[in-house]
Amino acid sequence: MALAGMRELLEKSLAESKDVTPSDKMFLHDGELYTTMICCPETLKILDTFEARSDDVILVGYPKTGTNWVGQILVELEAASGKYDEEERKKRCTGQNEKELLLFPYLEFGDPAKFERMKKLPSRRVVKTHLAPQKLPKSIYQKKAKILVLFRNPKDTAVSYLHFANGMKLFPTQKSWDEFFSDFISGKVPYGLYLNHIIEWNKYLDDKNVMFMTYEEIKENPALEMKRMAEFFDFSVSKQEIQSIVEKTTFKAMKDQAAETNEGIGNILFRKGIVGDWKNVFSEAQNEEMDRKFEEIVARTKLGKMIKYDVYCKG
Ligand code: PPS
Repeated sequence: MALAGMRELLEKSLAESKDVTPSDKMFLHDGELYTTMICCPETLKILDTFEARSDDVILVGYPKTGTNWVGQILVELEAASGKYDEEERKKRCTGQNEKELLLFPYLEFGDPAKFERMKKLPSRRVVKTHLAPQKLPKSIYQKKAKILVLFRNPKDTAVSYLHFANGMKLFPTQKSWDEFFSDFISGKVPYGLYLNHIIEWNKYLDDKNVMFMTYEEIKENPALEMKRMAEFFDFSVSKQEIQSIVEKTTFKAMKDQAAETNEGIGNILFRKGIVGDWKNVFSEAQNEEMDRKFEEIVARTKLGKMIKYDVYCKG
């Protein structure tokens, strides 16, 4: 689901959240924290009523791993592959269908009636979520819908998360980096401990319906990674179409596009878009703590190795 709808709905939530008392900004569901600004307990309770289709394009990524970016890439690939007329292509790429159905563009966001409304979306639907694998609706696995799982190095993810959380006023109070780091590393943030998501996904290494990719790989060679996405999801796209999507989805192009319609949220969603910003923020002690925790929990797993922690989180 494309980004335009996301911005409008976030803007609305931000405005409405002014009336929410600080203690009501977070809630617990099934052992995990969520933010009331975008999630509601009733929706999470009936998540399993979501009816996946076998041709759904599912994108899963912990918050701040680049899900808006890759979501837009997938929407563009789907539209190019669908060979729609210009009007339909535009509708799909700007999220017009979702906007008409008042759909928050992440599966677990918004009101519980959304799952009924989602039935009206034409195939192929691009569905984004920040949920961990064990929390995904069962029908996604039953229907064998293909899932792209996105990772980003945990240090940049943490820095990006803090800026988003403060910008969107997700927490009862604004957090300093030190306060946020200690919450992030102990999993006291919405969606819990990032490293646990990696461990859980490691159980799906042999599932041919699941593909893993990193933010850093896409940054390094977007055309190559888009080709991999297209092959995985069976999108039929030409080299030229991929090149055009590479250009449309650069950080600058997406930020400029967001600024055209909504300055405020655009600046929160598109902050820096770089690899290695953590070096400006982490203290020596925080580096050591994160390195230790990564080593303890994920470093020896296959996905832990795929993240290339030594390349992106050291030095
Ligand atoms: S959210 O709010 O949880 O859905 O955030 P998410 O979209 O997953 O991640 C936000 C970070 O992705 C960066 N971003 C991009 N990077 C590179 N290229 C493009 N086109 C792009 N679009 C978004 C965004 O700037 C956030 O990272 P930071 O480090 O904060 O800049």
